[in-house]
Amino acid sequence: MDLGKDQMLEMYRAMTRIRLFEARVRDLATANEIPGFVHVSIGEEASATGVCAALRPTDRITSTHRGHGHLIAKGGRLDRMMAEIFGKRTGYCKGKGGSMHIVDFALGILGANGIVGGGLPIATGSALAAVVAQRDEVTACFFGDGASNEGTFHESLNLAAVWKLPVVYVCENNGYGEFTPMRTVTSVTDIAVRAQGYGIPGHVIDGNDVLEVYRCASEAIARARAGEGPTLIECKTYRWEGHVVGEQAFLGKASYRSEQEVAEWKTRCPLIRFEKFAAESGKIGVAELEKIRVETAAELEAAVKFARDSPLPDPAEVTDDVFSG
Ligand SMILES: Cc1ncc(C[n+]2csc(CCOP(=O)(O)OP(=O)(O)O)c2C)c(N)n1
Ligand SMILES: [Mg+2]
Repeated sequence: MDLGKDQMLEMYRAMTRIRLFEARVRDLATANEIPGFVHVSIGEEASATGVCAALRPTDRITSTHRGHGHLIAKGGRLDRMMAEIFGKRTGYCKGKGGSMHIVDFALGILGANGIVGGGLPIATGSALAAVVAQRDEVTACFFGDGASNEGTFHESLNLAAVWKLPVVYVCENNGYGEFTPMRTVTSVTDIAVRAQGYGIPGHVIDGNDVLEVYRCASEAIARARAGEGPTLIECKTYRWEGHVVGEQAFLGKASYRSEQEVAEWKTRCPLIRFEKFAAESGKIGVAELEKIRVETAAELEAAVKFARDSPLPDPAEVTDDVFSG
């Protein structure tokens, strides 16, 4: 792996953008300033960042209901994302999609997706399209541990393996599907072993270590680009926040995970981990990281202002760009 200093700083910038953006979205949703359900990926920034850093701008991704991090890591603009989440006309989908449907084809972002497992066949089709059109493009497909129990996961891996499609399947295993612990509904401990059933490589990695994610994704992407077919990467990670912002309204007093478990995972924060690595490497100064945090905070403030100041969609356009009903 040949990672330059600038590239490492860009990874830190991506993780910082995700962290600050999502903390703000969480707070705005809690204050009822934005409509609809929002799912944040705080604590999981390294998997989105490490994979997208290894992709080219022309490569593509599919995402999930917990998609802000993937979209930001692939280059999504904070202002247009925030406007979309606010339901404003200046948003990525003119305010009609919201948090779970943000798309930017120009950046290779084929969409967040409210349907669990929905991104898997889209990514597989995207990879097939690249082969048919002879475009040198790889598609990375993000999905959760819960999604790996959907039929789409198995159908997609099988077809991609048979046709040696240029796709990398990235399972972000955060141990839960909504309020259900993975171990109670999943036949294996490591999702990656399922790759064997389709004759493709499967890797279990520390999903909170952005450099490890980058290394593993780079190899899988190179393999895909060389026509050798798909890889399954399982990133072990954890979401610090609830499944959905405001989940207490559903749960009441019930809880599905211990405070101790959450606290333990917080000690494995992907950003702090990178900051420690930066200090130990001696190549990246504390001031350089601080500069990125300050710049990102300013970018975020501007994004929130942009979203607040933007107009709502015109009611006359309510059926424009709507493909089903
Ligand atoms: C097909 C489908 N089934 C169920 C749901 C309801 N649902 C939304 S998120 C979720 C859990 C998904 O878990 P996982 O794939 O592990 O992703 P995570 O939320 O942990 O990131 C479920 C069951 C849905 N949106 N779509
Ligand atoms: Mg999960």
